[in-house]
Amino acid sequence: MKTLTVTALLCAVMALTTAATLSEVKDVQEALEKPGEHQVVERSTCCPDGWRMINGRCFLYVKQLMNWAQAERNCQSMGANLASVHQALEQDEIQRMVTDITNGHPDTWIGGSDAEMEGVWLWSDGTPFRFSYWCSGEPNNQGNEHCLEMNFGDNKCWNDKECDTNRPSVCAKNI
Ligand SMILES: [Ca+2]
Ligand SMILES: [Ca+2]
Repeated sequence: MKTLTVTALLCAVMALTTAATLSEVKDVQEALEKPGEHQVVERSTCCPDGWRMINGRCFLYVKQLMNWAQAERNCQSMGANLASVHQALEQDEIQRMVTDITNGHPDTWIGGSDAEMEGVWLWSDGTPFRFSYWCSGEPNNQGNEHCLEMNFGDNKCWNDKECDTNRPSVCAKNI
């Protein structure tokens, strides 16, 4: 918690760079220079403008409609991948971000795909596919579906979908 608090302070100060007083800058410098307990902070910076920090990574909602491959390439152009999701907290927070921005629950691409081998789901960022939030009866590969959309159906859960469908998307990258 201490690390999170210091990170939040650091981000707040950086966001107010033009308004920050010298003493505020000095406080942050002192925090960074303390050995040991602030090691994580020393490696951290803030998420870029428009990106939201969730569980230590930066996420971006992309409203432009693209098929899954285009969406992944678009994320890559920003040093990111389509979002991988590893726990319920991340699922909830990504969903909240999309709703905050859209005032709705649009079907949205994230980084799961079973295009390499049917039924073997992988994340495009290379992380292990362990957590899932499939809707009941999904993934069903109905009509050749190899890409993962979130916010599907009444329960706003995950569905496998044809990859050439145009959707908004969520990118994610490490700090
Ligand atoms: Ca499939
Ligand atoms: Ca499906």
